[in-house]
Amino acid sequence: MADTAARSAVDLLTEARDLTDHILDQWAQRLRGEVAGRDGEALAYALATPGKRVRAALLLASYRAVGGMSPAVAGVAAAVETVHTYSLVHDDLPCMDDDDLRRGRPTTHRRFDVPTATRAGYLLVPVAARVLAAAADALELPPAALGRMAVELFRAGGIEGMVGGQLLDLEAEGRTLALEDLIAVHRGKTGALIRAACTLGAIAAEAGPAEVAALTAYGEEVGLAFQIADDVLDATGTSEELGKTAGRDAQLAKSTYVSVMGVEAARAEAERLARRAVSHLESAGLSSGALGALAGYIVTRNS
Ligand code: GRG
Repeated sequence: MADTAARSAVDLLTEARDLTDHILDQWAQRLRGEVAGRDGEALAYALATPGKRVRAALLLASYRAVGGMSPAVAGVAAAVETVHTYSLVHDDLPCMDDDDLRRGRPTTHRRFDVPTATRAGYLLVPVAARVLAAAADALELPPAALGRMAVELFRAGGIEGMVGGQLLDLEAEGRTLALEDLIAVHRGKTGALIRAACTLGAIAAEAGPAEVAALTAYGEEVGLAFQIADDVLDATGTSEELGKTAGRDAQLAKSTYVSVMGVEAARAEAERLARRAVSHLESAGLSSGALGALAGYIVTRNS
């Protein structure tokens, strides 16, 4: 990745983090007031954690690529990050990946306890709907646009996407998956929400069908590339760099791109997908500047 592209991806991630974290912090405060005791504390703990905000940055860049101008779009990004946060809280539970470390801090069930973290995860789903509705209001979008965004977001988070992919992933522990089955796991558990972030950015800008389709196609490719890069990082990074336990895939005997094809081939495949993602934008005549930089970041990042 050229230095300028690397810098622009970092700038965009920083901007997305600042805008989104501000909104999520406000929701965390509000939820502390609404939900009594440890449940409220756990919700706030999970929501106001220092994530990379890749999905938020993709949403912002997608929105701008089709002419969106309002900073209020950060609320839509916060809704996507809320669904993502719920998935991390539940993914870390003992009944799933059973992890102690997330975003450089104890996982929610480690900081509180399993029942509290389980409730906090579930409670974040309707919170995401409220965050999304508030953002649509702030953007003065017509009700149909809010409806389309909600359908995209919650379908991507459901059995056809994230939950479905996670179920396949859990079932596959200890088995060697064929590449096509691994692709289905990765597209579901990780790719669907990343794709939805790009689609929501386009809908929030009230883009036309061809632009929405191009950004969705871009999101589909970078979503898979993101999880392949995650597989590589899990095998090559340290827990300190990643903010989560490194080497967990091997410990859980998971099939990953690294176990199926090795580190170098996995890296090359992620890079190929990143280039293909950008080609969808170019075919639709969309500017690929920021989204190209983010695609490059996604496959070369070290955390
Ligand atoms: C009921 C079966 C069932 C599932 C519930 C838990 C769950 C839904 C889905 C798990 C989805 C998941 C955690 C996929 C992995 C996605 C992934 C690569 C996460 C890491 O994303 P980053 O690196 O994390 O963007 P940060 O912390 O930076 O936000």
